[in-house]
Amino acid sequence: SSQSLDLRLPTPGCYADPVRAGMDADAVFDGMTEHLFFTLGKLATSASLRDLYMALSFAVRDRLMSRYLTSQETIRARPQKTVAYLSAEFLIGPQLNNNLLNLGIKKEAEEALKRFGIESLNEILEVEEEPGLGNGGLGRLAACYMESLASLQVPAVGYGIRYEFGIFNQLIRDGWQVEVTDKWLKGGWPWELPQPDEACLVGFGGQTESYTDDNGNYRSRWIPSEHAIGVPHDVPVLGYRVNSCDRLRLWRADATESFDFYAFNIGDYYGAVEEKVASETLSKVLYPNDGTDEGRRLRLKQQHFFVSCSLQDMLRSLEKRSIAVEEFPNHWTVQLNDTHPAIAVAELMRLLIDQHRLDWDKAWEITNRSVAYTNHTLLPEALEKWDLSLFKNLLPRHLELIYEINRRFLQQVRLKYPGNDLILRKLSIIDEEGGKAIRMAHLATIGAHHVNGVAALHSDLIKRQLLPEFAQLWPEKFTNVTNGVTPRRWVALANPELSKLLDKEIGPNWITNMDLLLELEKKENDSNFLDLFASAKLSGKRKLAGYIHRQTGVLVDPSSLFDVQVKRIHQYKRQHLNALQVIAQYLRIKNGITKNIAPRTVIFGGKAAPGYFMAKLMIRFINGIADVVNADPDMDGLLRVVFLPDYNVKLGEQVYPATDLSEQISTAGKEASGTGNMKFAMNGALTIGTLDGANVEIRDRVGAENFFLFGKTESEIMELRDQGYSPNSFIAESNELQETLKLIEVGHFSNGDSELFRPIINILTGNDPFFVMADFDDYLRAQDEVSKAWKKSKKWNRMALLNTARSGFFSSDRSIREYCQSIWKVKPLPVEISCEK
Ligand code: T68
Repeated sequence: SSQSLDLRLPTPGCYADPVRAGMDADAVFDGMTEHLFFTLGKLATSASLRDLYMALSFAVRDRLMSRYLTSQETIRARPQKTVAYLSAEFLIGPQLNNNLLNLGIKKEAEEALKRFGIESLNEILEVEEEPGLGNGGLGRLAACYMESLASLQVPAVGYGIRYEFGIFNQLIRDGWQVEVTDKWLKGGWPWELPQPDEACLVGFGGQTESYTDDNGNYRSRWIPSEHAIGVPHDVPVLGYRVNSCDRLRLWRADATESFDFYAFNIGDYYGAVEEKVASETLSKVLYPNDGTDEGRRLRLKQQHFFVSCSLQDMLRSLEKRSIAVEEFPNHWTVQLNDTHPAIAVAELMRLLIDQHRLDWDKAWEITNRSVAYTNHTLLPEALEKWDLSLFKNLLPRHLELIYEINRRFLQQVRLKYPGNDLILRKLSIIDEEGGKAIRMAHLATIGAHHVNGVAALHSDLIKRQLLPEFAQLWPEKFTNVTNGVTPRRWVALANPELSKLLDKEIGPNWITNMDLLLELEKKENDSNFLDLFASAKLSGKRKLAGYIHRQTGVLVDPSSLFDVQVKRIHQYKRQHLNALQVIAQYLRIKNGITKNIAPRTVIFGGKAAPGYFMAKLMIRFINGIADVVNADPDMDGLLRVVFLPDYNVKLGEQVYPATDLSEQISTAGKEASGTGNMKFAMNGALTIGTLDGANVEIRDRVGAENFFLFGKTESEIMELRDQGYSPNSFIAESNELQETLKLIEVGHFSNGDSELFRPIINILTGNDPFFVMADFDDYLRAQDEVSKAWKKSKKWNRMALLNTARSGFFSSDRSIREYCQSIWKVKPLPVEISCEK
């Protein structure tokens, strides 16, 4: 029905579309002209590129409004369960191109732009600044999932925070990372719709009081000492060529007016303004994932702020439709994207008990039936804990509720393990070791009906290592949903050359059914096709080479092997292992051992958390190596090293299609899944990687012969650690490793400064927590395999093709279908746009 609608036709008389926005080039041109004139106050003759970007964006936004409003109206009229995806981060990337693609009016927009003298849509897309409302993989996953939900026509709302400043912009100065404030909202952002009438009030601090209610029941009430107002800013999330348009609802914190009025009366105008400024800092800035203890209190405030607004919003939606609060689990399924929104367990209990007057058991049943939790990390330092005194000071009523949740839960544990105090201490929400703290992963696990990891290996390790006692208690609660990425952004938009080839070869349906890519297997020995596949890659590499030259001044050869590691900089991701390998190759070339060398361009990109010293030093280290390598004529035609500044979604779109070799080299057991690994494979890059996260499943699917495996397995790493790992025993056995370390120590990559990279040497030769030394030799061996394979270009191209052909499993459409079936129990709700004649 809705599938058969030709969405590119004008939609006259459609519901809620008073401007009857047509989809042809004339209509897009007229829309742009009107927005230039009326919205932007500009004449077409004096419009800048940015003006044209804004005008086109508004014109496109107009054209998805009918779908957006009809989608909301459909769920109102035909109530069914809706997904509430709660995430502190949504790294959505640029919006214009994605909306043009999903609406199906890219050609029409290009035609309209020509009439403004713009020859290429890219000129306009270049202008768009992306909202950096996330740190990395976790935030980007949330964005891919929202896009797949809409494309699968599943009713969903993504709830999060509208940070005024997102992730910082990264500059490289003298090889060091410099952070610059991300002012993504300057000049206005055309994709959001503020809804001040739907604002919510959130309390903080103060104390609780006990009292007896009218029925003689003992109750508690919270009297907060401050409040903030959450104003929703909605971003439409349009599905691919369907009418379904979901939304992101991002909350901005405003000051409450009552304080202002009071201050005006007593004459303390400036005091009132200060109070306002203080409460508006709540949604001011996104916090980095590896920060120190900086801003911890504000971070907890942010979490409670957006979670409370979101839950109030869900409850209000029931009230508006006269649905009883007891029905909550039939209308909302609440997914916690890591523990950042885990306070939802306590907040939903509070809203149900204190405001909706439900008794404990009913409230708990509703909470538990509604909430599910996704874990994204096993790293102990990344598991969220809140200092008890901080928590009590900010959320006293929630602490009471958590104590009661814990008390009842521990009763259950006592029944199952009578007399076992050790297990009680292990399972308790309250960590009693050292200063008391709330373990958010425990709160989430107890409150949720399902707990999932993000790749098969990771989900298994959750059960075996992270929460074994919980997994024993509730085996059926624990499950896996391997991550996925949206093929719309990561293939169709990012890689137009490959997309054209796929369309021609297998038809356009791969975009929504990635399993169709398997048909490409037939072409594995077709030299003609392999050449076409390789030339699509070459075109991506040429574009990236141009970008690299403009940004860094380094000239790279598009015919060399593009060897890429882009991701946040972290010791467990081991960018330093890659850097050491580059030095080893440099030494071989210097020593004239070039027989087994393939010409390579080694590209790094990624941000380091501002407070993470070792990560920042790793960036400096890579740039030190790049300076020496790129200045040495002996390296010409053989080796180039590039650090791409300011890696973000937009740059990722240039990088994935241009990559031959994908570096996925984390210590086994440390990377929960990875999602960049999937984007590379879809775009026909081969992976060099460890058996970590989703690498395991990528290798299983693309075939071991099309994947460069190296390194210790997770169990071998554990064994090494238990035996008392000593990196020096590995160093002693490897001459190349000794020479590599020596060259760093003498200051060869730091202009003779033998101190600069000392901390890196010390950590690698000290306790080497991420087993870099243990994996070095095997990594070098695998890199030699890569060089050998690169020299047989037809074989390489076949391996690359098979990676694309067999990557369909890693579409986020598959992941979302799994969540819908096994965790959320939600069905699609097709949206019909009925046009009057
Ligand atoms: C990532 N986690 C995992 N965390 O590291 C990655 N953390 O393996 C996985 O593929 C991805 O999640 C999606 O599942 C993160 O990106 C954060 O960014 C983060 C942010 C704030 C606090 C802690």
